[in-house]
Amino acid sequence: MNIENLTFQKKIAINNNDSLLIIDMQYDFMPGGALPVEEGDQIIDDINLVAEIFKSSNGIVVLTQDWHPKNHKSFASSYPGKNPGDEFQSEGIGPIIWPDHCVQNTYGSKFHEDLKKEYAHAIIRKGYHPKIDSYSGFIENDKKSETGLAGFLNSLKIKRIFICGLALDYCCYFTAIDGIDFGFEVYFLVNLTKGIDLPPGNISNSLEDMKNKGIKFTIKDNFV
Ligand code: VGL
Ligand code: ZN
Repeated sequence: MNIENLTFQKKIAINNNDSLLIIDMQYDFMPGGALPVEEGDQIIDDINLVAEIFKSSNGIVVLTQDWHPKNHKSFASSYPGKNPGDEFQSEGIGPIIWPDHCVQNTYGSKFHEDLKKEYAHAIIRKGYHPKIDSYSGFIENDKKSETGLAGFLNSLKIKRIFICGLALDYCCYFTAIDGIDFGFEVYFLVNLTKGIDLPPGNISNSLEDMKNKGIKFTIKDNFV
């Protein structure tokens, strides 16, 4: 499944029941960072433009921040003989283990300076339990520990969520899938995200899963 094969929703008008979720726009996911996503910095200006549309249309903007303690169990460095990118599965961790990244209070855990953080109503941190990873902005990988995002959005009567940021096939994908399970109408902003594609083919599989789950796709140019 390629981005070219998707159909995009058109003429989307934002209102106060809509939320823009900007996922993990932190230095460690930018080129030169610890877990770099290719061209991850090239979506910042357009994300800012869309955040501006949400702000001026009374939508709610939320940032997520990957926020791991040192020696987190999602880091390959926690396992002798393992390397970043290795496949690894245990409760709350996997299917891949990663280089050390987004360690709390380090430079790499900060939001990129060009991201207009002032538009955000809330920042949701995830991945802070030492033994559990969290790709989704809603619930950690144990599928039990909620971040509070669903409650926040529900209390503001949000119905539609629009997902952008990094990385397409990890944190954006899992946030989108869980968004459906938590009862939201989910839109995936395909030109405001970039993927890791590990293992190879993962981006394509993620797009296919999202389509099958009933997630809608659109691009930044389709807001009115
Ligand atoms: C992410 C891997 C590990 C992401 C976070 O933001 O997509 N990926 N931690
Ligand atoms: Zn992480």
